[in-house]
Amino acid sequence: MPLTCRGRVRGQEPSRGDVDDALGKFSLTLIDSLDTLVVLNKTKEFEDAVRKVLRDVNLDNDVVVSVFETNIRVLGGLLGGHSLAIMLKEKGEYMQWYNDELLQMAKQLGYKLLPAFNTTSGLPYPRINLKFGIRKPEARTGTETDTCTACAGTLILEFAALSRFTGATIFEEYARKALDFLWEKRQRSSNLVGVTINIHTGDWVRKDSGVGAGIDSYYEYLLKAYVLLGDDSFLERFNTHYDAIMRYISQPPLLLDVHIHKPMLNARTWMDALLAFFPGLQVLKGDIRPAIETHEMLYQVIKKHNFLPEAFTTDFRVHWAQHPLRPEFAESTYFLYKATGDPYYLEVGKTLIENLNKYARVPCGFAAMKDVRTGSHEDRMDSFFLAEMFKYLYLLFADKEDIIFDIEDYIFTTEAHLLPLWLSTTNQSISKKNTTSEYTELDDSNFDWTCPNTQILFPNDPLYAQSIREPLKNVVDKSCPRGIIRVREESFRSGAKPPLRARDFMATNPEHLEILKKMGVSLIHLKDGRVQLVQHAIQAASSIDAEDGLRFMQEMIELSSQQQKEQQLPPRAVQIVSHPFFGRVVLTAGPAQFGLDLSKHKETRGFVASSKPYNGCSELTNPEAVMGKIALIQRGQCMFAEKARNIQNAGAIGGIVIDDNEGSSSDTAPLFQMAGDGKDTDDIKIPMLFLFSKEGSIILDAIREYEEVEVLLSDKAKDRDPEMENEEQPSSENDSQSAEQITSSSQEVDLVDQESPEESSLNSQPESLSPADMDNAASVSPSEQISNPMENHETTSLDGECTDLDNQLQEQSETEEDSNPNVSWGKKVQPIDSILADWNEDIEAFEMMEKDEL
Ligand code: DMJ
Repeated sequence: MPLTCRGRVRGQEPSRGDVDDALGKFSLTLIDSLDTLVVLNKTKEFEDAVRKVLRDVNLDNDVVVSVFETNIRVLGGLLGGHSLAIMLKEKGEYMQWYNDELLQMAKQLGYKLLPAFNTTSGLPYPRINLKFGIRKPEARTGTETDTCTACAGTLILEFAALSRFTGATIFEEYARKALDFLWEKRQRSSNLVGVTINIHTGDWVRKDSGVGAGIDSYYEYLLKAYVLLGDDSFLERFNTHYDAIMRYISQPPLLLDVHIHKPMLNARTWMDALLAFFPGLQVLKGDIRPAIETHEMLYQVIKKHNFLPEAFTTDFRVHWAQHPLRPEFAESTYFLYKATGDPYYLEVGKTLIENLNKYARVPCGFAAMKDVRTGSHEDRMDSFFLAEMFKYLYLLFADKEDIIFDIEDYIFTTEAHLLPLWLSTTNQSISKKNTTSEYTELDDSNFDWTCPNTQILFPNDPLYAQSIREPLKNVVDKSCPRGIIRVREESFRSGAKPPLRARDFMATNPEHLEILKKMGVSLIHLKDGRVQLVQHAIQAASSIDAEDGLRFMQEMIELSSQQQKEQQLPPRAVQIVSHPFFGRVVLTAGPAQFGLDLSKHKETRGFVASSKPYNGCSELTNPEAVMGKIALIQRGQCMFAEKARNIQNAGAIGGIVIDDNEGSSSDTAPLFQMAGDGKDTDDIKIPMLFLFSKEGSIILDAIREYEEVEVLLSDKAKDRDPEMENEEQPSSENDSQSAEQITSSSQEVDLVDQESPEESSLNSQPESLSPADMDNAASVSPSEQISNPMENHETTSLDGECTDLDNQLQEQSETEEDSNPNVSWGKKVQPIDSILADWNEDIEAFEMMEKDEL
């Protein structure tokens, strides 16, 4: 936890849900970074770290952990550590005392994971209790029915290595069985796999398919299992899937999810950050051109936001704004540099390192970005940052002689742990499954190049990679909104209107709910309190009602996106700029619908002072303390606007309202904007921001420790640069900024419903649903699914010119739609029953996709 400078211990911090399943009280980061130390030539530190692991780590904790994460990070970490420990021992200087202790630990952990495979399918349960396994009542796990494809298909490298290192064949056998089962279950006509599978029946639970979240490392492990184990059947399977990926999912430079049964149909209009590993895998496979294209597109997205947002749309807007310092893009950059030798990739690596140092580096490490748009941080540094990011960035710049062993003798696991290639000829007692009969010969054009190497691939053309990147130079900046809008417009052209207009709809009106039901539209209450509309056309009372429902949903989407654009205020940033923070700590803040609009004005900078009374609900008794400063006020007891007026009257130049609900945090609660008091708030001239309690206490703690704390209130964190460290006092411009001098730009946002007298939510609340609250996720037609319950829509519109590429994509998309019966409702070329039947399956898949993505 790099902001609070502590380790994260499961159970001692508020739960973050599934992400915490990686934590098993087994010193995750220490184990995950063992082999990184050797790569970075920190041999002495490696030796110390191994001793610490052997001395302190307990694997027998009563904790439920993810089988997948424990395998790739802990088992992989121990095996990577063992691989390099024996290499060092053999060299004769370090680790002379080492007697396979890490391997013994790995074996112990391997046995602890085995009960997870006790299913008829052989697919593992997603979670296991390290102490009690699966079945015992104390285990608190074992009732799950589904797992992700990557979760079940990313075991073979670690399990086979464990078997081959120890001679205990059971691990490799179990991992092979799980892979065999997934292969059997692939969708036979498309040769794609879905994202989630039922571990008992083998039915696909989520039928969407891509190369990112939920599937990614399944493909990676098929190819790498071939490399490590030399078993042709893995290569054949990989090639079959790869052919399908390139046929349906790859739309260079994009990689877009499709349906396994209808692979010509896109399942989403956004991409996730995990797919950034794919160009690296394509390099390993030898397919350089699409790797260069996708990597270039991703790099341009990064240049726009400094980091790759967790998800971004096909027109390159931010979809989910967080970035947990994922290493996938650095990994692909490393492999592309290896394959092409093009120094461009060193420049890319330099940018990555500069951005990390500039925006993510904090006194106790590197903090994940909570929002790439504001530069705010999250108090987490996942173990993969040291395991992968450090390793790949170091290797990118390392010369052969910088590394004390030959990296080419090893293969990287998905967590970048190193396994020696000599394992392929050791303890090969596992019978290989003969799959040749199932393997259909493929068109070989995808497989012309293997084992990429600058010498072999482009001996006479060092500009090869550049010539592929060139046409994509402006693909992100000049993108235009794609297909989806056009479909809606077509439908609207028919002129018919639904019986209930979207703009009249009220979620509290029983009559309206009745009409929705008739039209097959249901309300889904999301976990965070918001409400989403989904149409199940099949549930409509008649086909006419279903069609009315479709029009209603289309209206709602239009209205929603229109109003979102008009009224959504993006989050703001509070950046601590004084010593010793110097801008490294950035807190996500909620905006106010009144007072100085930070997006239109220069940021406000000043020292902070607590107001008295702390709630700011009456005239301040300490005006001398807050005069010319940014006042801290506690939430509650009166309206936000009243607090603002009281501190403004006392001479404050800004205000930060800190939540009075102890423990609240923007990590766990949806951010909201502070509403006015229903009256004219033009008299409030100072900027006001809201912080949840956890973020607020970072400022309060800083005051306790350093007394003088200076902050910057802005719409986006200012670049942290050496200048900030030298700036001692607020600039004179800001110094002289007083309540009287600031000109008003208060922004009325009257369409947002108030959820309480004092505040209104950025997100919708069930009882205060307005069209603006609707997510665009209405599953109106397959091509229109875009269900993201998050509020992270970038507000800036991209209205550059369309490039040729955009036009091509648009045309391509038009052609696909023309040939696709599912998007031709407006043209009435198919009987409604058949359309409804088709849609039902898609809608189910979309609903599943809603549940959880990353
Ligand atoms: C890593 O733990 C592994 O690379 C995994 O396969 C998926 N991605 C995370 C980091 O983003």
